[in-house]
Amino acid sequence: MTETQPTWSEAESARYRAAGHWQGVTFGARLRQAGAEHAQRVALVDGDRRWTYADLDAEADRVAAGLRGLGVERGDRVVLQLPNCAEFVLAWFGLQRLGAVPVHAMPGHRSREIGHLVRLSDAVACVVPDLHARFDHRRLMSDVRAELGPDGPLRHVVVVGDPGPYDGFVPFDALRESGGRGPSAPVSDSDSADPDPGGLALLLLSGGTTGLPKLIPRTHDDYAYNARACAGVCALDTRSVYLAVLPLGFNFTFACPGVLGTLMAGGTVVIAPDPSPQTAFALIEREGVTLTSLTPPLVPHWTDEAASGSWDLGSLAVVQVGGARLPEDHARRLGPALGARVQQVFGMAEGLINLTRLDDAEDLVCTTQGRPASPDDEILVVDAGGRPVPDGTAGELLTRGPYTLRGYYRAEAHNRTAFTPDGYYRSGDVVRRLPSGHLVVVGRIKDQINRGGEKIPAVEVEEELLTHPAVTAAALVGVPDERWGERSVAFVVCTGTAPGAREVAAHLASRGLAGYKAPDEIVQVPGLPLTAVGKVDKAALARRSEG
Ligand code: J2J
Repeated sequence: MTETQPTWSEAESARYRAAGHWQGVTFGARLRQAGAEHAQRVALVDGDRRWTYADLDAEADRVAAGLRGLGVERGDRVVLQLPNCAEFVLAWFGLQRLGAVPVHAMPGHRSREIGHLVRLSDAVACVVPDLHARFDHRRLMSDVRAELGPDGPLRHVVVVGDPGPYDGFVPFDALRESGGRGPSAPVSDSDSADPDPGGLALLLLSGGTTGLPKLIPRTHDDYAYNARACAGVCALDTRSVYLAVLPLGFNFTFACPGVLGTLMAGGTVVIAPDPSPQTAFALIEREGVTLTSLTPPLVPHWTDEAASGSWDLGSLAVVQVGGARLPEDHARRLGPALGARVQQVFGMAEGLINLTRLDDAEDLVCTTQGRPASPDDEILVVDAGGRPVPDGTAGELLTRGPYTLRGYYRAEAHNRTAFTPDGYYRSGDVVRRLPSGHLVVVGRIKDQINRGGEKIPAVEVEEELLTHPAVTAAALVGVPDERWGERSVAFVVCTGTAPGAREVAAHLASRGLAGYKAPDEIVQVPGLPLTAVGKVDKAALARRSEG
C-alpha cells in the first residue's frame, strides 16, 4: 500500500502468494492480457452498444490518455459516481490503466456524501452523469466544488453526457476522443511502468457505523482474488453472461463475481439500466444471460413477473441474492419461478464474501447465507467478551483473510477498535455457524440500518436530524418491515410539535444527504430511554415501534 495504514504482514502476504490467491497482476495489465486472449469476444453490452475485449482494452488506453491529458496522475484518487452505464466500466479501466484509483460512489449520493468522499480521499476529479433520475449531477458537483473552495483537492469534473454551462467541466466523450489523438496517446506500457499489484487499486465506501462513512482500501491482488474466488464458486467461464442489475458501484455487482469476475473469466457483462424485472427479463432473453444478482426487496417483483409466463428465461442458471436478509419463503419461491438456482450471498465491501454453493441442498440455500468464498478466509464467532462460541450459538462474526481489509483508509483512531490486535475485522454482524461452515445472519450489533440492502449509518443521520430547529435529541433505529426487511424510524425529542417525515426528508435533502437516508417514520417522544451505562437504549425504542 502506498498509504501508511495497517496491511497484511510479510508472512501472510507470502502465504497468499504461494497459495496462488495473489497473482501479482494489476487490473490494467489484466485487461491488456484479456484484450489479447479474448480479443473478439464480447466483453460489455449496454443497450445497442457493444465492446469486444480488444475494444475495451483500447478504450482503457484512450480514457487513460485523456485523463492524463487533463493532469490526472498515477496514484490520484477519482470519485466515480455513475449510474448503470458502460461508461462506468470504461472509466474504471481507464483509471486502472493510468494507475489512478477509482473511489466508488452510489448514484443516490448527494453533496454531503460526495464532498466527504472527495475530502477524505483528496480526489482530484469526479466522473458523473449529466442527469440521472431527474437529478442534475452537474449542479451537485458545482456545489461540492464551491464548498471545497479553490484550494480544495478537486480539479476536474468529467461529465458523461452534456457538461452544461459549468466552467471547466469536461465531457467524457471528448476525453476519450482526445485520448485517441495527440503525441502522448495512447498510454503505452513502457511510458507507464505498471503500478504495484500489492498497492491501492480502488476505494469502496463502507456502510458506516460511527460518524461519517469510512473508505475501504482494496489492492489489485486482493480484489482480483475476491472476484476470481466468487467466479469459481459460480463456475463462470467464457460462456457466462452476467447481468448487472444492482448499481455497478456496489461491491456485490462489481466483484462478487459480478463485472470483474465475469471479465476475468472471459465472459460477457450486460448492463441493466434499471432493476425492474421487465427491463431485466428482456435483456435475459436477448443476451442469453446466465447469472445475475439481486437484493431481497426485488425478489417478490421478479418472482411475480416470472410467474406471468410471458418470458423465456431459459438461459438463466443462477440468481444471487444478497445485501440484506432474504426471507426463507421468498428464497423458496424464487428458484422455481425463474427456473434458476438461487444463491444467497452474505458479503461486505470490507472483504469476506459468503455464498451458498451451487450443489448445496435446497434447505441450506434457503435458510443460510452461505460459507466463505476462500479456504483461507478465517472466521471467528465470539461472545461479548471476545471468546469463541460453539457452532450453533450466536455471536459476533470476526474475520481475516486474503481479501479482507486490515485497516480503513486514513482512519487510524477507528482502526484501533474496528480490528482485533491480531488483525480480525469486527464485522458487527451477529451470526450462527453450522457444522458445515455455513453462516446464518441473525442480527447486528453495529449502529446501522439495512433498508433492503441500502446501509444507513444511524449516527450520521442523527447528527443531521439535530440541525433541524425543532429537534433537540434524536435516535434512528431499524424496525422490521415487510417490503424493506427493515425501515428506519427516527425517535425525536422536540421543542413544540415534531416535523413530519416529509419535512424531515426535505430538511435532510437541503443538508445534502442522500434520499435513502431519510427516516421512513418520525416518532415524537418526551425523552430518549437510556441503558444502564447511559447510552440511548435503541433496543427499547425498536420494541416500542414494533409493539
Ligand atoms: C443479511 N445481511 C447481509 C445477507 C450483506 C455481496 C453481498 C452483499 C454485500 C454488501 C457485498 C447480507 N444477509 N445476505 O458487499 O459483495 C449486511 C451485513 C454486512 C453488510 C455489508 C457483497 N449481505 N449483509 O451488502 O458493504 O450486515 O456489502 O456486514 O454494503 O450488509 O454491507 P455492504
